[in-house]
Amino acid sequence: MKKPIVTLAVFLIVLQGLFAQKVLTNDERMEWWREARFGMFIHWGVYSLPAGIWDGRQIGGIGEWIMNRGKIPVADYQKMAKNFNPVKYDPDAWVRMAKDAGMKYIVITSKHHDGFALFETKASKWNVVDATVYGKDLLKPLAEACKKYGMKLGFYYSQAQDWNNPGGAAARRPTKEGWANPDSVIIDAYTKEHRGHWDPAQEKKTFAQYIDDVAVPQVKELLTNYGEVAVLWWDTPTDMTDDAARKLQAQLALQPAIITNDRLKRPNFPGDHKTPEQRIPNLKELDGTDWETCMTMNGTWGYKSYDHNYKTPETLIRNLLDIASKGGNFLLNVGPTELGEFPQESIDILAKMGAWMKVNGEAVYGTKASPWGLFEWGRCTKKETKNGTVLYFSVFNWPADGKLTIPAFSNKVIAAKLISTGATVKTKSSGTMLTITLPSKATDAIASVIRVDVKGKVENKPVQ
Ligand code: FHN
Repeated sequence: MKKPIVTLAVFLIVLQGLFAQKVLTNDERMEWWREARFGMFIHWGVYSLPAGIWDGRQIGGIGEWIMNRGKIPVADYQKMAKNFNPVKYDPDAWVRMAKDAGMKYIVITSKHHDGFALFETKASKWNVVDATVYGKDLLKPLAEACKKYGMKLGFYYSQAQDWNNPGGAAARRPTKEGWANPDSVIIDAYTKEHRGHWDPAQEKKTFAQYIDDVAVPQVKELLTNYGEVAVLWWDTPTDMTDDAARKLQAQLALQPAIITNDRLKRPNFPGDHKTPEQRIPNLKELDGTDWETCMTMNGTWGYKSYDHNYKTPETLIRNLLDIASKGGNFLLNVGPTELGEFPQESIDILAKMGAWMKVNGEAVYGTKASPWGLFEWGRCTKKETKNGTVLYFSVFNWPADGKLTIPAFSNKVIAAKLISTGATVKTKSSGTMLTITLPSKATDAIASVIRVDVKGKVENKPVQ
C-alpha cells in the first residue's frame, strides 16, 4: 500500500519543482548586463564578400547596406552570396578575443536588413546553409564557444527590413547615396512608388505575410535552438505595426531572462534599454532608463575593404569610461571579413583595450554613474559596498601641479591608491573638498585610475 503514496509524493515534488521556477524581476534580469558594461557587436553577413565594392565601383555608405545603396537586384545579390565561404571562421578565437578585450557579451547579426540568415532556418531558403557553398550554421559553433568561455550571447535581428525575403520592408534611400547611377531618376521614382523597394521580387508578399512566414518563425528558431540567448537586439522598425510587434514580442517568452532593446516598434515597445548609436549621450539626456551606446571602430558596421579610418584605442577606452561614468554600456562593433576573420586593425584595438582593462577593469565593471558628472581632467565611476563607497577617478589629463581636486566632497576617506601600481596616494580633506596628491607622471597615458574608498554613501551632486 505504501508504493502509490511514495509515487504520489515524488510526483508532487517534481511538479512543485517545475512551477517553482522563479520569475525574475526586471532588476534581476538586468543585473548581469549592468555589471558587464562592455560588449562586442558583430556585423557579419554576405555583404562582407563585396566588402563595399559592386561591379568595380565603390558604393557609398555603410558596408552592410550595399544592396540597398547600390540598388542591387535580388537575383544578382543572391548569386553573389553563393560564393560566401568563410573557411577561416574560428568562433573560439572570436570569443577569446572578446574576452581578452574585457568584453562580457557578444551581440551578432543573426539576420541583417539583407534578410540573409546566418543560421539554419526552415522559414526561408535565404540562409547560410541553403544559399552558400559554405553550407553550415554559423551561430551554433559561436553559441558553443560562448558557453565554453562564459560569454553571454545575444542575437541582433532585423525584424522589419528584409530586402530579399518577399514582403520585408525597405527603408528608402536615394540612388545618389550609392553611386552615380545613370538611371537614378527612374529608380528613385520607382522606390518612391514602392515604399523603398527597387525590385518587384521584393513585393511578392505583403509585410504581414513576411512577419508570419519569416520573422516570427525565425525568431522562434533563434530562441529555441541555441541554448541561452541573453539579448534580442531588434533594429530599424521600418513599416512595423503594433500587431507585428506583439507577435514578435510574444516569442521572447521562450527565454524568460532575455533582455531587449527599444527598436522593436516605437513608442509602445520600449524594451529594456535605449540604444544611442555612434554617440554618447550627454548627462541631461539621461532619464534613469538603462542605455547602451553602440559604435563602430571605423566608419562601417559590415566589413568594407577600403575603410581604414579607425578610432584610436585611446578614444575607445576613454569612450568606455565616459559611458560608464554616465551609467551606460558600450557595445563596440567588429565587422569580420568574408573569410570569417576580424580585420587586423580591430584585433590590435581589442588587444590594447584588453591590456588596459586587465589592469583597470574594476573601474568599469559593476560600476554606477559618477556622483559629480564629468570632470575636465577625466571621469569618475562608483561602487557601493557594505561598508561604504568605492570611487574610481580615471585621469585623462594629468594635472601639471600634481593635485587633483574633487569639489563637494564630505565623506571620510578610508584609503586611496593608484590601481595600476597599488601605490598609496595622499589625500587631504577640507570637509567640502578633497585634494589628491599624485606622482609627477601619469601611470597610464590613456587613463590612470585612482581608487578612493570612503565611508558612507556618496550622494549625487547637482549636474553643471
Ligand atoms: O541600419 C542599421 C545599420 O546597418 C546598423 O546595423 C546599425 C547598428 O545599430 N543599426 C541600423 C541603423 O540604425
